[in-house]
Amino acid sequence: MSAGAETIAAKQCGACSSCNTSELSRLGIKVGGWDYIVALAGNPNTGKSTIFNALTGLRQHVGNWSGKTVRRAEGAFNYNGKKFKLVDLPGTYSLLSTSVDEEVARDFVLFGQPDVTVIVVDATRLERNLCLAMQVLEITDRAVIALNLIDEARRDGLTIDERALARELGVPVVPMAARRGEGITDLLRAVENVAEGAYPTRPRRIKFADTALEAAVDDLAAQLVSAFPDLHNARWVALRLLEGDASIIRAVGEGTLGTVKQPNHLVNLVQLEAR
Ligand SMILES: Nc1nc2c(ncn2[C@@H]2O[C@H](COP(=O)(O)OP(=O)(O)OP(=O)(O)O)[C@@H](O)[C@H]2O)c(=O)[nH]1
Ligand SMILES: [Mg+2]
Repeated sequence: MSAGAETIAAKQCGACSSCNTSELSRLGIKVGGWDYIVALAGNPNTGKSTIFNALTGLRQHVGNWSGKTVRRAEGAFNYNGKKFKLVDLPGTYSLLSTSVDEEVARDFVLFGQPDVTVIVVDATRLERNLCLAMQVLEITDRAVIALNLIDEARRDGLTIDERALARELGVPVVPMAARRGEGITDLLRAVENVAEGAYPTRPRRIKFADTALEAAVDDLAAQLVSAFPDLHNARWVALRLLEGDASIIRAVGEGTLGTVKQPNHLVNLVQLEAR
């Protein structure tokens, strides 16, 4: 069942100085003792599991219909001497979602404390995909946009200015065609840079014009932190409470706010057949 450590040389274009001779080692399900946790989030069917498989050497099921991944799956890889635990999440359109698999994704992004969140977006449906991306950028400073399915976008005659997008969003944007391995090395480099703080991200955030709302959010966030001292993203939770988000209200009432359910390892072992 173990994937074993498979080592592949990272692809080099040879034409730019930023290419290095680093190697990726796929570690399969050997996730213990990581340096960084990386989450793969994004809308359904954007290629998250395809990227997960390319980096870990595992075989998380990929399928051409939405909602394929219903639980989170974990694997690992080594890059540049650092060990990364990689978490593949179910697709979700919003962090405000309430379906069970969408809650799995939301809870991990919010409370799993990933060191880097890779937001996988469909380059052919950028506007729709940026909705979730903007929500994730509200709650974390450390994110990378994987601009996947760039091959499909090219075929549709779409050109995306990824540098302008990175400037606007304040995080690295990596064009990818994950199914054929294109962009994997650039993604690894971006993830490493963000994890280590070498790429100073400045995520685009929505500013409140209403000072009364700002004060209410601050007040509620302070109360949340005193009730749940380990809580990250207290401002986001406060906003959801003010909106009347039923699942967040329930979690506060039950005292389970900020906890992330452990994955079902049995399911993982069945799904993650080693290559
Ligand atoms: N053309 C093209 N197809 C891709 C690319 N990446 C993934 N796919 C295909 O897109 C489909 C969905 O891929 P998955 O990796 O299952 O997507 P996912 O985001 O994990 O999907 P959910 O788990 O349902 O959210 C599969 O048929 C993949 O082969 C890509 O870069 N280009
Ligand atoms: Mg998937």
